[in-house]
Amino acid sequence: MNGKLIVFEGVEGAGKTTQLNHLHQWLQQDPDFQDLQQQGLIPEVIVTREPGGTPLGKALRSLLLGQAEYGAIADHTELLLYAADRAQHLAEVIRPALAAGSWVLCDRYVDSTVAYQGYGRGLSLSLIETLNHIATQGIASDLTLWLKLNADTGLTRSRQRGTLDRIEQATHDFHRRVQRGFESLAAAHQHRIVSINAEGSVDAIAQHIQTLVKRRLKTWYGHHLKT
Ligand code: Z5A
Repeated sequence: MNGKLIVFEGVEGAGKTTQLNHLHQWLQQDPDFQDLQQQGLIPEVIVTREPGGTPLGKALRSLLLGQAEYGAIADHTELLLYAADRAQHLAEVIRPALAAGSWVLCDRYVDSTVAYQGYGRGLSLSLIETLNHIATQGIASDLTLWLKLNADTGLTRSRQRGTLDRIEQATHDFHRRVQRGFESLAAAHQHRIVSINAEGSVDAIAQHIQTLVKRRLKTWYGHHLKT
């Protein structure tokens, strides 16, 4: 694939959406990135998320995160719905964008399933790996920014924002297990997953991410850059 897939991960309220939007805006002003776009090497920057990055995915998202309209969702049902959302997202959005050379900035991806359904719900990690592989057809992120924030702090931030969705309402223990999942993933995939301290100010975190991405730009496209 010619394009790049950059994923934001972390517990609720870690600041993923905030930082993804900051990075998107910064790319539109960065001279190196602009230069690559003008050369036609990066046609577009796509901003998307899981669940809900396609029209079908939006319907799945409202089933997954909506209130208990259909009663409790069994753990394996939940896992399969996230896998279905991802398979559609890959086919309709991510794979075509990467094939065209575009960048995809994605709010959550496969590591969320490992952390939430694997560590959080206790489902089989090897089953999750198989489903992730089927859904992604082996497309891994080029860079995953794990916004590392204490799970309780993240939940407090989400609570201040208003009503909680179905998963946000899970127990604190569940969210701490999810956090342990992200910690294990980051330790196991140190090249792909970069840990970002998400306790600081929005601006300080954004600057840290820009420095990292700037460095990756040089690694990925160095011979095309003027500077
Ligand atoms: N899920 C799953 O279980 N399995 C899967 O495979 C996938 C997902 C793909 C997605 O919901 C849910 O699906 C999620 C996991 C599960 N669980 N839940 N709930 P979502 O996309 O709606 O929720 P989220 O990903 O957790 O997003 P969020 O709660 O909106 O968090 P965020 O994007 O990380 O944070 P934010 O929106 O940027 O910021 C949250 C608040 O904090 C907001 O008021 C900000 O202004 C504030 N904020 C942000 N940064 C800071 C800093 N640095 N300091 C202080 N305050 C800040």
